[in-house]
Amino acid sequence: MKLTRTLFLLSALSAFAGESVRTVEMLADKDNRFKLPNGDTTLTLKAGETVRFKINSLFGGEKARDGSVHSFVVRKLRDKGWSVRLKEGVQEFTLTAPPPGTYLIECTVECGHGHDTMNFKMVVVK
Ligand SMILES: [Cu+2]
Repeated sequence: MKLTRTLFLLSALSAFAGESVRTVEMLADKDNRFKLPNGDTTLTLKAGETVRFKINSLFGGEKARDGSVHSFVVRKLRDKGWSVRLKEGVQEFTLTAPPPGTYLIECTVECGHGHDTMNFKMVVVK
């Protein structure tokens, strides 16, 4: 049992090492907008790819009771982990890109002026 588990972990690790995990850096800015470093207004992912998100969150005027200043939510993917509350500073998390389609990343925390339009288009390609 223990050996099986060790072997499983080893194969998982080597699979991880062989696969290049893309890091997507994003800013949840103090003007209550999501931004990509290169200024793109759409995040494009490949279906099924593993994506390491590295999000820097800045206080935009209001925060939730739990201290979150923003959140990173794709409503129709909530049950797949696409629902992360963001505290001030850099937060990293890993998600799997969903099937091809167009999605909307939304902030669900009342973060201040501009919150109602705090979203970002995500396109997933084959
Ligand atoms: Cu918000």
